[in-house]
Amino acid sequence: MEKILLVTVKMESEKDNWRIEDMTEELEALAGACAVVIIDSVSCVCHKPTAKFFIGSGKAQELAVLAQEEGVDTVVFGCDLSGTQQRNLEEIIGKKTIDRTQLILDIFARRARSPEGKMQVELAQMQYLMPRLLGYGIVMSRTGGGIGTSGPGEQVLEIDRRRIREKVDRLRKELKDTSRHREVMRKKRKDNALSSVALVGYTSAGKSTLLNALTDAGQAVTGHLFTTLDPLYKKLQLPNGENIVISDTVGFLHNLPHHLVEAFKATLEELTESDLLVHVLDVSHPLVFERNKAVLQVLSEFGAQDKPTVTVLNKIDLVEDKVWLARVESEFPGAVCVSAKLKQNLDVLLVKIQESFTSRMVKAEIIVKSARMDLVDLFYRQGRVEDIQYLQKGIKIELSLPKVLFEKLLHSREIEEVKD
Ligand SMILES: Nc1nc2c(ncn2[C@@H]2O[C@H](COP(=O)(O)OP(=O)(O)OP(=O)(O)O)[C@@H](O)[C@H]2O)c(=O)[nH]1
Ligand SMILES: [Mg+2]
Repeated sequence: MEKILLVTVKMESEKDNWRIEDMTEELEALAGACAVVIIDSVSCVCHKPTAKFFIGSGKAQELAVLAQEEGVDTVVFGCDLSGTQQRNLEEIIGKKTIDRTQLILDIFARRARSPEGKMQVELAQMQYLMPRLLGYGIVMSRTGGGIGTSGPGEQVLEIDRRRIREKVDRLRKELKDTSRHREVMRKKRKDNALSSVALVGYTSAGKSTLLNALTDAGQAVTGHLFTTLDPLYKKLQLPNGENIVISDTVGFLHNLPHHLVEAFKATLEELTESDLLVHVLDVSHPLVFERNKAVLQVLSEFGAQDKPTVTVLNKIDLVEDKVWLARVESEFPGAVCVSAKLKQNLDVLLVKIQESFTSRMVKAEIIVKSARMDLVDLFYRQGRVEDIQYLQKGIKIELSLPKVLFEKLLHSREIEEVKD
């Protein structure tokens, strides 16, 4: 396995609440998601980034000595390096050097399963590499792509710039076609008038665990970051009998690489078009407020920051400090505390989701033609049937239905409303 040295860098000018320990912890978790051995993890605080090495040249020298002494294969910087900085560091250290973005891209390459996910990651990798190829002549012969062994990254290195450009264009086109296909599927769901809920949140907040607890999704869950990449849609029945669609997808991260956000735009945009967001927060994590901010930041990149949202404070089973819990709760009024793992309080969450939708349901008494058993079937699936009578003039039904569906059927005259 590849032996790596992690270097966390914090700039004094960065005025946020992320302490260097938090950044180190996250970098270690990211590296932990790859098949590597972390030999050592060091950190440094710098005044401001330098053009040559990002860090000061003295520090770069020190790292070179450390990397040699420890016999590591790769040095991973927890910041974003320019192509020049990366090359200079590689030269002085004498080891493969990668930055945070490349590390994240590698994890994504490892995790991508669906053809679309793979294309999205590949596109992001190509776009990341393209400006970096400029210094490398026609063929990139530099050792290895990212970290470990997987992903389309390695292939990239054998392809010259022109071919990369062609590939980027092709990937873009293919992704566009896929997204058109998804558009059709989305429209189909809309026509079915099923309300939709999207789980969003920081990576490892417990989105997939929650989906599994609510449905029989069988989504993979691990302690690693970015376990889920491909979106998954599942049907879920609310306590009032209404069926909705709930989806799970890629988690967010503080300073998510821009290329990645771009590449995953189609997927993320689709999520944010759902009727309701369920924002899952890991309340047991000391950085819950900062992570909340990071998620809102990504959401705002899609104009989804003001969508109706139910906030879920997950992993309450891990919180022993009641004062802390009270503090978080007071910052998120109306949030629901749950433990997805222990399936605690999920009924309260479902009611909360239902309440957000109730305003979207209508109660009515209607008549449909006797032959339209398909509609009756639809009402049972998507609404709540209170009373049904088979009469000569048709089927009379007292029910609650999603407003959108009700209006659509009234408009197409497939149903007739009975007014007293
Ligand atoms: N103790 C406890 N652990 C939980 C809870 N919910 C999730 N976890 C754990 O948190 C880790 C991450 O859970 P996931 O469901 O994979 O998180 P995710 O948000 O889907 O993560 P990504 O797919 O990586 O974005 C796993 O080890 C889960 O077992 C909970 O309520 N309590
Ligand atoms: Mg997941």
